Amino acid sequence: MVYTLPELGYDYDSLEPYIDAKTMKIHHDGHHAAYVKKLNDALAGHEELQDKPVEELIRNLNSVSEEIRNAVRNNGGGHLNHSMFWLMLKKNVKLSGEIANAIKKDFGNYDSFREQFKKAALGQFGSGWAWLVFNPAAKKLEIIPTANQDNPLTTGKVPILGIDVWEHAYYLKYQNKRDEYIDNFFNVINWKQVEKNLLRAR
Ligand code: MN3
Repeated sequence: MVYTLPELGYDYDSLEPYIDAKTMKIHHDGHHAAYVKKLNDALAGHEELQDKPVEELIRNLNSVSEEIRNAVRNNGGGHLNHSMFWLMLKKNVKLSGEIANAIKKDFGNYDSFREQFKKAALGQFGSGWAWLVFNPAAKKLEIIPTANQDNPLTTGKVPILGIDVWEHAYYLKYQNKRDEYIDNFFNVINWKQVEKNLLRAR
C-alpha cells in the first residue's frame, strides 16, 4: 500500500448539527478508504507512478498510461478531493484576513460569493463538486463545478475550497434536500485553512 487514508483529525461529531457523525464516519472510513484502496490497486505494477504525490498524478493525468488513466482519475481524484475536504471543515471559523480581501475583490462581497458558490453546487447535475479556485493565469478567484471526482488541478486551476455534492455526502441527513445541505455547509467552512490554501496557490 503506497497511498494511505489520512486521519480525519477531529471527532466524527465535530460538525454536528450541520454534518452528522454517521455521515462523517461512513464518508471517511468507507468512501475515502475505498478510493485509496482502488488507487493502490490501479497503480500495482506501475512503480514509476507510486512515489508521486497524488496532486502530481492528477495535475498530469495525460502522462498516466491509458489503461489505468480512468482509474487514477476517479480514485486518485477521490483520494485527493477528500484529503482536502476534511481539512476545509471546521465550525465557528470567521472569514477574515487575505481570503476575506480576495473574496471582496473578486466577488464584490461575501453574499455574492455565497450565492454563486451555492448555485454551482446546486447546479452540478449528478455527482460532483463545486470549487472555489485560484486561477493562476488570471490571478483571481473563480467558482467552478466538476463532475464525479475530477479536480480543478487537471485544468490548471488550484482548488482552495470545495463542497462534495455526491449524495453520500448528505443523503442520510438531508435526503433530496441538497440546497439545505449547501446552506448548512457555510457554517462549517474552515476559513483559516482556505486562506492557507490561497496563500500557497499564489
Ligand atoms: Mn465524498
